[in-house]
Amino acid sequence: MYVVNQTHPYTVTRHVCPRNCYDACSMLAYSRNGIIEKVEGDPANAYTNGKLCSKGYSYLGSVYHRDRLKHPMIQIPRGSGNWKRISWDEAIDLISDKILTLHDRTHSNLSLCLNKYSGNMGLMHLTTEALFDSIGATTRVVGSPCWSAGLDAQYYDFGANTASDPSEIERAKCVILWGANPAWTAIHSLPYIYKAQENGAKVIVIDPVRTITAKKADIYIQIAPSTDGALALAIAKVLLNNNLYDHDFVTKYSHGWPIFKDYLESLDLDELCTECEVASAVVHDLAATLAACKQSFFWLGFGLQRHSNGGQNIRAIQAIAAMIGAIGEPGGGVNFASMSTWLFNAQKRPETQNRLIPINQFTHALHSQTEPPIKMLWIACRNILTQDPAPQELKLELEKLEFIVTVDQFMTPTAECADIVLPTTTFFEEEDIVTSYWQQYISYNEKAIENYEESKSDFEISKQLSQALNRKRPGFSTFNASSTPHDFIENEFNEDIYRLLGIVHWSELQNGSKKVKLAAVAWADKQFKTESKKFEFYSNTALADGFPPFATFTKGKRTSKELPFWLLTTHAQFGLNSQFQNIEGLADVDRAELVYINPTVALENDFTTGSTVTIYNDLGEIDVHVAVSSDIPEDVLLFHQGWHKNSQITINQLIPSVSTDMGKKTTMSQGIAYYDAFVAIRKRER
Ligand SMILES: Nc1nc2c(c(=O)[nH]1)N[C@H]1C(S)=C(S)[C@@H](COP(=O)(O)OP(=O)(O)OC[C@H]3O[C@@H](n4cnc5c(=O)[nH]c(N)nc54)[C@H](O)[C@@H]3O)O[C@H]1N2
Ligand SMILES: Nc1nc2c(c(=O)[nH]1)N[C@H]1C(S)=C(S)[C@@H](COP(=O)(O)OP(=O)(O)OC[C@H]3O[C@@H](n4cnc5c(=O)[nH]c(N)nc54)[C@H](O)[C@@H]3O)O[C@H]1N2
Ligand code: SF4
Ligand SMILES: [Mo]
Repeated sequence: MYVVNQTHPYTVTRHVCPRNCYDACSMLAYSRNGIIEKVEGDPANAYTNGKLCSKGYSYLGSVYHRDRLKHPMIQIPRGSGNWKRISWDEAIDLISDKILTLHDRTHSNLSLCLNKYSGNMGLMHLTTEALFDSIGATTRVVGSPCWSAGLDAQYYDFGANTASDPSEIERAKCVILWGANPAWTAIHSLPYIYKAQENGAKVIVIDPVRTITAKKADIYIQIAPSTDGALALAIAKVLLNNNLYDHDFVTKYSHGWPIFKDYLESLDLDELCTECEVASAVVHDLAATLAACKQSFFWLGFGLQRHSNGGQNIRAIQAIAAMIGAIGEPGGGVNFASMSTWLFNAQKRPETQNRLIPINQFTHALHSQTEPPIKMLWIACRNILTQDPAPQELKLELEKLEFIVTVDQFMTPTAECADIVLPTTTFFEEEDIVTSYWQQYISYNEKAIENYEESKSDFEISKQLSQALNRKRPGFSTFNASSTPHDFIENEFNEDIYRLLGIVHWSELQNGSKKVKLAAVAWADKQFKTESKKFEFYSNTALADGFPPFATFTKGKRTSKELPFWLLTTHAQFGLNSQFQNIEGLADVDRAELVYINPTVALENDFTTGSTVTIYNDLGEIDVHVAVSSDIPEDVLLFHQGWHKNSQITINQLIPSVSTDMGKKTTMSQGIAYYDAFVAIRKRER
């Protein structure tokens, strides 16, 4: 913490935006008299480059939001809306009593379940998991709604997940943004894309929706949803037919090429083109462009793999990157996400003792687990009743539980279903360490201001609960209740991270974020981590896991006569999942509550921008306003996911719980195929 000179009497503190965002921006906060007056991007971090996104600049709106939870509250009876303020001691007393009562009843802690994910990605927030670990085996929700299928696809082909430094994009001759929308979800990578474009690189976007990212591209391919495997295999076939592939890479660095080659020969190009709705001439052009350009930077988005065949589709795209020899090339390669900096002890600890519930089966698990049944739920960093599939079904299951605790900053729809709500701090009120899953900095976040009202950090809550448990039942929790954030951080660092950062102690990060000393180009040495040590067109591991051993074309789900539209619920510009969409200013410009419809469909149905329509399927129906847009294909409706506080629309009520093909290998659960949702539409009945 330091004070800018006398004429500028602000205290300046360093922070990191801890949202589940590609960018993990380094920030500076300017405070006076204990109040933050301004935030800005840290110019010392080359990736953040002194800038934030609109959400980042709006942080004071959430820190000082009038709706922030101020003190613990109890709701009697649950769901009634009859909330009463209680003290922390009372809240923790009730919670610890319940844990101990359940323990006495079932002789284990398995009826206690933790559902925690994405609200704050900081290291200190893993103290919640640490508290649960400290009382023995509990029930845990595992897996990820973000990236599971793609991570497995990377594992099968490369043996591990890693990506190049995003600045490598600048060196690319061709940038392929495949099912990714960085203009909204990773804005700090845009300057690299523009720079590459200025240097003459071609930017290609492949997305069913003509996104803002697509509008910046040189070539835009409007692909049919969930058919990326067909397009990739079509390109692969043209590369093969015209002998446009990199024989050197394929021979020296890959495994299983002859089998994959035979498979490509057996495919019908016209069928593949029909499947993905991309003209054969366009496929030929794409293949020629890619073949001429080893320095092709493939950015595979998360959106692309949120389908039942998402993992297979990613493998097919990876196969073309290998065929053109892009892997390991400067400015080239496959980039899905990078976990190269996720080396903290808690992130590496194997999951051995707990009862695991895959994230995509949570609703089901709430009634199917019997030995013992789940009775108590702790929800932190999650708004499951807006973010999970079919939350109306989940809500019915939640109602049957005996006790629910939610830790949050706001009274979300999820918090409204709790017995006890515990108010928590924002990252300006706590210390933390934050890494990214894209750029290569690790940063320290300091405490700028006192805790808002009575709020406590997830760490402070863990400490208080462990103390109460041990007071009532000595030795029940091994969580160190007298530890400080520094103790926890100290224990999480290890030699691997210190080596990667080139520092001897984590406190050096207090002087500013540090970039890890990783090779800028992923797989530059072409030493892969697979069984064969090569890039695996053919993977025995995939086969053993019940998948085709190579990237076969796997048909995904399709629209039907009854449900003729895909409902794509992609990530919003002014929200971060369910967060920020309650912030004044942002909510006003956010057009996230609209359903975007193709003009032909609008004309046929007599809808115009502003019409109210009902979209529906077997799960339910929702009234929404129309925005007519030629960016949307005729068989797609686009609605941005999130929590739209003032409109009461919960779009996920129309999202069925469909699993992605892959995900178990690397995240212990298949992913959620959010974009395999289908609906019909009609004018709202009066
Ligand atoms: N502003 C903002 N930034 C965010 C987030 C946010 O909510 N808002 N969320 C963060 C999180 S948690 C995540 S996981 C990431 C997500 O980051 P992204 O993957 O960039 O975002 P998505 O919106 O999930 O999907 C990207 C694109 O995939 C397209 N898509 C859907 N289906 C298909 C398909 O079958 N094929 C192809 N080719 N494309 C398809 C969608 O139309 C969309 O434009 O962003 C992070 N950053
Ligand atoms: N239809 C549809 N649904 C989706 C998706 C989609 O593409 N389409 N994407 C999915 C994806 S990729 C993701 S990652 C999930 C995200 O969904 P969630 O995991 O639920 O994450 P968030 O909505 O970001 O935040 C959840 C809550 O965490 C709270 N929070 C913030 N900071 C803290 C903290 O320090 N401590 C505690 N205890 N709470 C805190 C916030 O106030 C918020 O209410 O949504 C998924 N849902
Ligand atoms: S949401 Fe993402 S881009 Fe915006 S400030 Fe946070 S990390 Fe940066
Ligand atoms: Mo995500």
